[in-house]
Amino acid sequence: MQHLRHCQVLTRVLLPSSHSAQQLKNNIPLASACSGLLSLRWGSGSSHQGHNYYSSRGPRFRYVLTGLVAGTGAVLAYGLHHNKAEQAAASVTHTSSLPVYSQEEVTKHSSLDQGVWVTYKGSVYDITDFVAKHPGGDKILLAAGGALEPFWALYAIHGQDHVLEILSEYKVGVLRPEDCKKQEIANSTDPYSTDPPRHPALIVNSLKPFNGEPPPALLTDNYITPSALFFKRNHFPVPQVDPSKYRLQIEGLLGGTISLTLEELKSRFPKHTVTATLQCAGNRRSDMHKAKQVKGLNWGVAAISNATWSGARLRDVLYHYGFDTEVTAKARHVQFEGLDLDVTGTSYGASIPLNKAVSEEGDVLLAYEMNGEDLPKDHGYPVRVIVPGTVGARNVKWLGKIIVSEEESQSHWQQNDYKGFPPGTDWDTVDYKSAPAIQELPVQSAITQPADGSIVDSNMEEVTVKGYAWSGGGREVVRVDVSVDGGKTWHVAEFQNSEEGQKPELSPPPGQAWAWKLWEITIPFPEGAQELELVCKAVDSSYNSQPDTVLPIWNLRGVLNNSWHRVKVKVN
Ligand SMILES: Nc1nc2c(c(=O)[nH]1)N[C@H]1C(S)=C(S)[C@@H](COP(=O)(O)O)O[C@H]1N2
Ligand SMILES: [Mo]
Repeated sequence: MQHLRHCQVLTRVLLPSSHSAQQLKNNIPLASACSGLLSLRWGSGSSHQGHNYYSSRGPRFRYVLTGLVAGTGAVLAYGLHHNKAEQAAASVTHTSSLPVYSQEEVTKHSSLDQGVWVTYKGSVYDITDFVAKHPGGDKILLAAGGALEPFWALYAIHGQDHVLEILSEYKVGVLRPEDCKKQEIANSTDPYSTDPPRHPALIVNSLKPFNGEPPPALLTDNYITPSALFFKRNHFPVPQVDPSKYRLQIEGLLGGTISLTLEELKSRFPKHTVTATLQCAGNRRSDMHKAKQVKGLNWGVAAISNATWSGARLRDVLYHYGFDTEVTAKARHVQFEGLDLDVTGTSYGASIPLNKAVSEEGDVLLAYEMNGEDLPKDHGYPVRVIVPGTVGARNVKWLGKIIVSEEESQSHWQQNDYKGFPPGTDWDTVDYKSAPAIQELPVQSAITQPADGSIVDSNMEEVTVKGYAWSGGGREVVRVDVSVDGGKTWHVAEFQNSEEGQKPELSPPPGQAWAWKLWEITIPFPEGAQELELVCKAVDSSYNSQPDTVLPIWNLRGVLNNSWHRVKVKVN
């Protein structure tokens, strides 16, 4: 069984199968995927097919896999492959006894009938047998008859030694030198090479695609997070959008297809501004992971930020283009599609309930400005959806299409990911349909200062604690409780006053508290304390509060962690 799991991991990193794509969409770090500690099952049939694949491999392969399980064995196995993989890759430059094929010849082998050939670094591989055993099935055929590089480049985790080794077993020849040249030119574009530069202070969770959060101490320096420090969560390369060619399509139950230029969006509808906090469902995942392993980007407490957003109200646009009671009778959801694409050409997508989309109080924006400037590339230039009070995932960036529909978005991120499953559900038992898509988020708070593990001076006799608090669905945070003794005694924190030009909306209209509150409190040390366990919890306007521990809300994807945030500091 152990072996079986590893097999799935390895097959998944070889080619952009639906499963590998899925897995990557879900951001499982390759390191942990290959550590052998995880049970992996991302979709129907994968373990079954994984078994076929495994049983077809020889003893040496099994040895390598076993090596990956055992600690020291892993190093040994690595050494073994390393040479082999290097040979495989190096064979490009060596005169080989294998036949030389032209690109034309390779291209002929792009179906199961004709055989499935691919090229990688000048070598030709016949992977026909692999296709049938591949957990992801058909999608492997996207690379058929051509080069693997463009597919592997989309996720920077490919090209690892063990992947190359598996590939080398299928080698049948080498590519004509002149065709290699042509490929090199075509492949020289890294899909991430046009990603924008990022602020060096960001803590990078993943470089390609880019995912980063600001250091906690910087996060709460500003009520309005500077755009450069605003957390960034991308699933794919940042799409390059020419504003003059940009068109926003509106489809579905409104009837017909409406196509809007950026200028039309800006000039036809009143510009509306809201201050809204965005939080990723995976914020504070690292704390959940510490309690029990989960899969996903290892976010700290700063996958949350606050900005002012300006743009047209979605509601104004929909009503302008024919939204009426007749449509209301049928429609239930509004779907959004991004212009960013995965390897299969599928765009990022999500949907929100119709009520939220068209209600006057919902404040849903087709935003073209962030903090008073054009949206930065990372945040969805030229247009993104802002759904205040709703999980980050529904705030679709680089918006290409709006669909008014009876159905929810069928995207992976709406149907499988960004859902909360029970603590007892694991990857073998998860039924994606059993849980609703996350929309409004629960009440949240975290300590940003002092940092966990820091030392405070005993002469100070008191400690100043700072943090943020926010709740989903427009529920206002009404109180933040802070403890320095692990939750035995509590003190009420003060909400921070506005800085010049950064007015927090201290009393937003009921149900429209979209922005976080920053808080602060100075608390005396308990007598003789050597160590302090700082804890915070917030209460929102519906008197929802946060659970005290993480295990009862643990879930396999590590989303929705809003347990009391705990920070330990030493007194010296
Ligand atoms: N088109 C598109 N929209 C997207 C995403 C994406 O990868 N592509 N990521 C989503 C997720 S999961 C989050 S948390 C937010 C993050 O927005 P930010 O990068 O502006 O902080 O964008 C959402 N919208
Ligand atoms: Mo997210």
